[in-house]
Order: sequence, then C-alpha cells, then structure tokens
Amino acid sequence: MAGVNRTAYRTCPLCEAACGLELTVADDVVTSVRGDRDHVFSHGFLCPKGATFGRLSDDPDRLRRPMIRRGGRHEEVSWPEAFAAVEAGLRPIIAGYGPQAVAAYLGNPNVHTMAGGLYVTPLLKALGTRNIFSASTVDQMPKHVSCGYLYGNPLAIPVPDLDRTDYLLMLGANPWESNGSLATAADFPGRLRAIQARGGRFVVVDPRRTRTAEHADEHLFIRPGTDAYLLFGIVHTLFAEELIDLGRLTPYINGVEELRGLAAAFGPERVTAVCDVPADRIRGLARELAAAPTAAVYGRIGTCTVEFGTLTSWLVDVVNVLTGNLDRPGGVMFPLAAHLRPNAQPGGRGFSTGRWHSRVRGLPEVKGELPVATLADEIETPGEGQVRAFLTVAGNPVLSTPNSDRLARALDGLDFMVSVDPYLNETTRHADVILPPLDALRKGHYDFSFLALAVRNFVAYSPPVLPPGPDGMDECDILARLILIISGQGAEADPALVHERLLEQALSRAFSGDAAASRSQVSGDGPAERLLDVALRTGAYGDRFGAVPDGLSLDRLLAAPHGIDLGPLQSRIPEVLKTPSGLVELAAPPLIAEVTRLRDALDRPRPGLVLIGRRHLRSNNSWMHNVPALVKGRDRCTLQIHPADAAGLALTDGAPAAVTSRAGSLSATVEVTDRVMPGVVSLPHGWGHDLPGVRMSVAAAHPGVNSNVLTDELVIDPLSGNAVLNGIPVEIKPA
Ligand SMILES: Nc1nc2c(c(=O)[nH]1)N[C@H]1C(S)=C(S)[C@@H](COP(=O)(O)OP(=O)(O)OC[C@H]3O[C@@H](n4cnc5c(=O)[nH]c(N)nc54)[C@H](O)[C@@H]3O)O[C@H]1N2
Ligand SMILES: Nc1nc2c(c(=O)[nH]1)N[C@H]1C(S)=C(S)[C@@H](COP(=O)(O)OP(=O)(O)OC[C@H]3O[C@@H](n4cnc5c(=O)[nH]c(N)nc54)[C@H](O)[C@@H]3O)O[C@H]1N2
Ligand code: SF4
Ligand SMILES: [Mo]
Repeated sequence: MAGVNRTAYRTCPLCEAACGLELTVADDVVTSVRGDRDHVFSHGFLCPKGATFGRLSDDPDRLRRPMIRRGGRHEEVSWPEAFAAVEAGLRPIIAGYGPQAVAAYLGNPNVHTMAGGLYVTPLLKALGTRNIFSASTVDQMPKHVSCGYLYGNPLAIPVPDLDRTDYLLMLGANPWESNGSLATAADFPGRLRAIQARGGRFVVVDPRRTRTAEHADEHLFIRPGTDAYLLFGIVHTLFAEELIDLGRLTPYINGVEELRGLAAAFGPERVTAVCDVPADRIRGLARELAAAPTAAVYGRIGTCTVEFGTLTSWLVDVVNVLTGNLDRPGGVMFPLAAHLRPNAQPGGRGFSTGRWHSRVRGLPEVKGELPVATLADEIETPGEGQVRAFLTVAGNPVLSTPNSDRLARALDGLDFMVSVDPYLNETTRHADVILPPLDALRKGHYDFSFLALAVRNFVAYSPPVLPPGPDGMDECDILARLILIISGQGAEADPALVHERLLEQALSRAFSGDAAASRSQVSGDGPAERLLDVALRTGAYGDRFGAVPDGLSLDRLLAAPHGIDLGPLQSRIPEVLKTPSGLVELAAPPLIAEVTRLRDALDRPRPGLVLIGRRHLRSNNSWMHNVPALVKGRDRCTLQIHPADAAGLALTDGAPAAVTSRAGSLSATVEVTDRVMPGVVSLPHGWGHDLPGVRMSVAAAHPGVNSNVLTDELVIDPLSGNAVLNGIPVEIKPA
C-alpha cells in the first residue's frame, strides 16, 4: 500500500461524544483527519482533539515495547521478559499475603477501549481483591448511586433529550469545552444552539462564566458545592406553588409526599444565603421548568465532585420527575444500546452499597469498588490486608486523584507495581513493569459505555485501521495474559485460553442453555470482536443468530462504516426499573438521612476562598499534553481569580501565587478575570508534568502544576465515596 492514500472511517475514542472520523492514511501514517459527514450521529463534527487523532499513534514518546525498572531506570524489554517479571513480582505477594494485598486502579480510557469494556471485569475477578479503585470515584459515582436508589440500577442513567427539549437547565457542565459527559452528544454545542433556534432556552449554573455560559440564554453564578440547595429551593417552590405534574408516570412514582416534607426546610429565601442564586431566580427556574412544554435538568462534574454529590445528582432527577419530564421525549430519557437488552419485566433486587468496607477508613464499597481517595491509606497502613502490589490499567492517579503527592509517596513504598499504559508518565514511573497496548489505530473500537448514554440510539463499530506491527500487543491479549498469570497458569500460557472461555460464557449466558448458537456462527477477527458479535446479535436490535432477519450483527456493522441510526430515544418506564417495588423510589432511606446532614449544613460558616477546576477544549484529563498541537499557545494552567479578590490579596496578573490547602501547596501563575465569581479561584487538573523519570518530552516543556496537590483526600461525598474536587478551601498569597 506504500504511497497510496486510502480513506478509513473510525469512531473517535478520545471523549464521550463518539464522533465519526474520516481518516486519510498513507504509508501507515494518518495524514489528515476530518469529521465524517455521513456519520449517522456526528454528521461531520470534529474538535481539535479529534483532529490530532493520528499523532497519538506516531508520538515518538509512546511506548511500543514493555519496560522494566532496573536500578531506578526504565529499560525496554521483550514481551516474554515483561510477563515473566509480572509473574515473579505478583505471584509471591498473592501466595504470601492473599488477594487483598493487590490493589487495582482502572483509569478513564477503560471506558473508551473494547479491552476495558470486556476484559477488565474478568481480570478483577481473577484477582479476587476487594481493593478495587477507579476514576469513577473522582468523577460520576454520585450519579450511579442516585440512579441506583431511584431506579434500582446504577447504570440506568437518564440523559437529556437534547434534540427535542424546549428548555435545558445545566448545572456544573461545560460541554463547549468537554463535549459533554454522561450524555453522549456529538456536536453538543450545535445541539444547544438548535434548542435556541427552535425557540427554546438553555440556562447554565456555574461558578465560572464558561464558554457554555456565554452561549446560554442565562448564566447564574453559584457558590461551589451548593447546587443541592438551589435544586431543593426549586423542589420547594414546585410544591409551594402546586406545580407538580408527574404526567404519564403518576402510577410509577413512590415518595412524593416524603419529598414534600423534606423540601420544607429549603425555601428560596433560606437557600439563597448559601448558594448565592437570588431567591426570585430560584422561583423563576421552578416556574420555567414547570411551564415549558418539555424541559430537562442536566448536571455533570460540578454537581458530582462535591460534598453532597449524591444528593445533588438525585435532586437533578427529582426535579425532572416532579415536572413530568422523566422518560418523555424532550425531557430526560433512558437510551437503549445495541449490545444491551431491555429487562424482561420491571422490578429487581434494587441497589445497595457497603457489601464490604475499606480496611483503614471503613468506607463502604460502592458498585464493587472503594473510593480512590483512600488508596494511599491502604498502601501506607501496616497490618493484615495491607496493599503491597498495585496494578493500574489506563490510569494516571498521581495526577488525577486527591492529595496526589501523598499517593505518589505511597507508591514508592509498594513491593511491586505493574501498569498497562502506553506512556511512561507521572504514575507509571513508579511501576516495576509497564505493558503498553497497541494504539487506537491498531485496534477495533466499539463504545460499550457511551452508546448506553447517547441522546439518540445509534450503533457503530470501527475495525483496526492499521496492522499491529511486529512488537505490538493488543490490550485484550495483555489483559488475558495477566489473568493467566494471576490464576496460576503461567506467564507463557496462551491468551486464547481466556478468549475462548469468555466467548463460551457469553454464548451460554446469551442463550441460557438453549443451543441455538454455536461458536462456529460467531464472526469477528479478534477476541473482542467475537464477544461484541454475540452481544449485538442477542441485544435489543439483534438478529438472534438468524431468527430476526434484519437484526444487527457485527457483519452488519462492518458494512455500515458511518454507523446505523436506531432512532430517537423511547420511553422505557416501567421496564427499565429494577427497584424491588418496580417503581421510581424518590425517597430512598439513605438519601433521606443525608438530607438531614444537608439541612444541618445550612448554618455552616462560609469558607473564604474556594478552588474549583476547569477543562479546556484541547485537553483530555492528564494524558494528551504530549501532542504539540494541543499545548501550543499561551499557558492554560493558570489560577483564575476575580479582580476584587486579586486586589484584596495584592495578586497581579501573570505573577506567581502561593496556594495552600489542608492537603498541600503549590505555586501557580495568576490570571485575573471576572469569569470566576468573587470568592472562587480555578485551576485546571491533569497538569504537573515536570516530575523526574517521566518520558513525555512535549508535556515536560509545558508542565503546569498539579491541582490535585491541593484537593483533600479526607473529604468525600459519603454516600458514593466520590472525591470532592470542587469547593476546596484555599489560602493564597503572592509567591
Ligand atoms: N481536580 C480534578 N481532578 C480530576 C478531575 C477534575 O475535574 N478535577 N476530573 C476527574 C475525572 S472526570 C477523571 S475521568 C479522572 C481521570 O483520571 P485517570 O483515568 O486516572 O487519568 P487520565 O488522565 O485519564 O489518564 C489516562 C491514562 O491512560 C493511559 N491511556 C491512554 N490510552 C490508553 C489505552 O488505550 N489503554 C491503556 N491501557 N491506557 C491508555 C494514559 O497514558 C494515561 O496514563 O481525573 C479526575 N481528576
Ligand atoms: N476537552 C476536554 N474534554 C473532556 C475532558 C477533558 O479533560 N478535556 N475530560 C472528559 C471527562 S473524563 C469528563 S468526566 C467530562 C466532564 O465534562 P464536564 O462536566 O462538562 O466538565 P467541565 O468542563 O469540567 O465542567 C464542569 C463545570 O462545573 C463547574 N463547577 C465547578 N464546581 C461547581 C459547582 O459546585 N456547581 C456548579 N454548578 N458548577 C461547578 C466548573 O466551573 C465547570 O465549568 O469531560 C470529558 N471531556
Ligand atoms: S468531540 Fe470528542 S469524540 Fe468528537 S472529535 Fe473531539 S475528542 Fe473526538
Ligand atoms: Mo471523567
């Protein structure tokens, strides 16, 4: 193929928007990236990150062979050597101290790879440890927990029906930069503009005047961490002004009267003193939401990574329920992804947490994991069950989790660490062995996570664009080999053993004993593809291995490189509900108990200055600062502060400031701007690339500072264990 340009279509795996890309490839190099105009969902949309897609593959710093740390330095080794080292490092710890001595951390890109979607759960099962941590507890865990209580299923997350709504209230989300989260919507900005174009409105609540806020019909500043008060003020008003209308859902909702009682304490005049949103606007929002033909409330990071994250996430949905907007077109709805099936009938076992507790702080398990905010405790604290070995897959917790300096020190005390990661970065520099997976161009792609969060049902699969190359190893093979090592089958065992076992399990699960399909009917070139084929064919729109002639299969997706549209979201209540009652439970006991704590906090003294984060269009958490096109231009890792605060503290634009919190301190460059409200400062996360031993040369030239040095591992949202990353009390002075 040398010298010949060819075109390939590929879903972008870099954020939740799941855009279709059109790649021009010459000699195994991507020479241009465009938005795929024929893509059924993204219709040609592309952001600056997607435009650099090929550069991640040809980044000279990207690891292409495994590394082993010897004498404090990382050296390239062969794959057999690397897996032998993993076996020699892990097996004695498991044999000597038991499975709890191994902890695992799963990072964000696991939800953007097929290996993450299909092989991580079996890997964790093989490990058998309760010390499982992930980026979910620095992100969306409060939403899982609130949906768990409301709908009985923590994965049943309703998304705003952006394309049909008349009114959108957005809290703590900045999709103009992030392109959206827990709501997969390629060209989110375009969809927001379309609301306005059809005569609707969108309102943004945020302590910063973000780009999203600039485009909104209204922007309201709010004190960080206080959205639960604003939302309760809205709920109070809905009751007080008799604006409750459950609509079609009336027979499916439990707990409205309890809620009326709970809301009594949160009148607009009372909560305005805490959240700073004027009482008349709180009432106004309630009236507007109730009056709009359809409306949706949508909350994201700013409503999750706060002390009352679960309550806030719950209240978002409570308002949607009370205004009759849950599960109706134009409100918030439950997507139905092609690899999943609707439930046979409503009702189930419901949701609970605390099946086990963390050893040191006694924090409850949530969705099978523990809060990453307590990872360092588990490594540092001696005693039975102490974590001695650590596995990371696609994570950079040294930059992305609270009190990261403490975590970095703790990692130095481990007996053994292994990372599945393509970079030698702030976290993996602590690893004894680094196992780099193939880059995205060399693997197939299917969005197991985001197709279940899309604002319109659609499906797409992308095959690998380039061959693997001589040294490359697919991430499914890496994870399968780890499973074999952990389960005692040895570093040299054939990963096909794992692939075939998983496929057999998938087939027997799908047909529960019915011998309708056999291994020979399954298509797919790779192990992940074969599992996907089974999931698609037995999924909501599947061909049931021939029983449904027009149904979906991997082969049908391969023939549709621009994806297949499955239509607008459909109402799914009651089928989607897995609560024991088969109803939406508005007033689950753990939430009611937490409301007492929220009420008590009404009288807390206000902190002085508080820190919040921010995202920039050309960033992706911590790991894309090695792409030159994404870091060029002025320094973006600045400490934004309001002019009045800057004046009071004698801080000047462009000068360094010393920022101190309970957890740590750092020096950051001041940016004086009235984009942040008085009393609030903002620093982006994912920076701080100047640590020794890191091999990311472009990032090192644009290091920035790590905001998670300041965030406090001791403060969490108690119901979900989620870290509090917004609203951190800080002191600032000129450096
Ligand atoms: N203060 C503050 N902190 C935050 C946030 C915030 O808003 N404020 N946001 C939080 C959020 S929402 C998140 S999701 C977390 C993210 O936290 P993490 O997931 O811990 O961090 P990332 O920066 O996403 O790092 C991803 C890692 O995966 C590697 N990687 C990339 N592609 C692949 C692949 O295909 N396979 C494998 N195996 N590895 C790959 C990268 O090299 C990198 O090491 O950060 C959180 N931290
Ligand atoms: N360009 C880019 N895109 C990304 C990422 C990235 O790093 N860069 N990361 C991806 C990931 S992993 C995620 S989870 C998503 C996150 O997607 P979003 O949630 O849209 O992310 P942010 O841009 O951080 O927006 C959060 C907003 O909450 C505001 N905020 C902070 N505290 C509060 C508060 O207490 N109340 C309210 N109402 N607002 C508050 C912040 O000022 C900020 O504007 O983005 C994804 N997309
Ligand atoms: S918005 Fe997200 S999915 Fe779309 S091109 Fe940009 S990074 Fe990729
Ligand atoms: Mo995230």
